[in-house]
Amino acid sequence: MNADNIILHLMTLSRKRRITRVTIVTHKHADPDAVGSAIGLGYMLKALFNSPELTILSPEDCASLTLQLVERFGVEERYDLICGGCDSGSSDLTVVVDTANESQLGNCIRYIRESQNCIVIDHHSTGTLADKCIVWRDSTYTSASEMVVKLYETLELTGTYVIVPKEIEALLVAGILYDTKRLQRISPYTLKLLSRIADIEELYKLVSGVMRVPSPLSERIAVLKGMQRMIIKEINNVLIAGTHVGSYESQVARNMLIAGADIALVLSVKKDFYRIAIRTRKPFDAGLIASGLAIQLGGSGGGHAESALVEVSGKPPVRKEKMVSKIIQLIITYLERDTDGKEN
Ligand SMILES: [Mn+2]
Repeated sequence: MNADNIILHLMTLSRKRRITRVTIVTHKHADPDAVGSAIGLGYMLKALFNSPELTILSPEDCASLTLQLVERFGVEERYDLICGGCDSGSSDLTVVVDTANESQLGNCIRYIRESQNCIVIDHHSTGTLADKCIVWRDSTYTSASEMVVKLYETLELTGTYVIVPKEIEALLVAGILYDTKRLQRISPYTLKLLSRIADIEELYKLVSGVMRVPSPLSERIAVLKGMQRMIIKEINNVLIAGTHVGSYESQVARNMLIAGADIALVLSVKKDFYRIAIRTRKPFDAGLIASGLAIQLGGSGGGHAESALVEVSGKPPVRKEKMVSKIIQLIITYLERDTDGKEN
């Protein structure tokens, strides 16, 4: 699937069926890219399907930065964004954005199971959300928000113009800036797609102003505690670092990488499952490592080459510190056994 196929599919759908309820679902704890792409796409679907009822769901709340952006641009009520809920009614069309695996959907998985029409738009390198849906997955894109801007471009080529309000464009810009780490990690399309956005200079300033706000105290405490508990293994000049925290595992892992780890893993034990956030620098592939760990631990996993998640239901079989060592050992064995953990 590509942008052309998706637009064609949507236009065919709008001719053939009456779509009155549309639900867009993001991954858990929606980051700015998840919500940016969801709201950007939602606006397009409203235009294409003659103003259906639109609900945007982020399972288990939105990230704090997302909430700040949503508040700043005043979109929460206007576009019916629900951070942390999966119990709105049925829908005629479900679109999942920025999500690789079922485990990232939490209870919102039911929208995929129940919907007659389902589309996945995602930029993660691997994913398991395929069976029932039409899937456009392309990891060449650095953000899902870029894919949505690409859809607008493609739609225009068919002669359909949708004027996108500024606050929606602002969120798309925020999504792109967030996932590209402020344009440090761009795709071949990023700059071209950004340049399509009217008033990009003004929006860039506005959005980066909001994004510069320091992270919350609880997050900074988690990062420091995670660093304090870190276990470090060096093998053939590769630094593997592991730790555990109660929350903010992805942020902790990101900081461990900045501090010098080649492979960082952060365990977080939740109520009835545990999660391992993995970040890697080249040539290691976090997505592949996560898939390997998921098989070993009996959970699900996936993500990008740089960052990925593993989720396993139940409690870890051993204490947290021991579990961190065990995961490090699994990764070492995995790296020694074959070169699958490396990109070629
Ligand atoms: Mn994303």
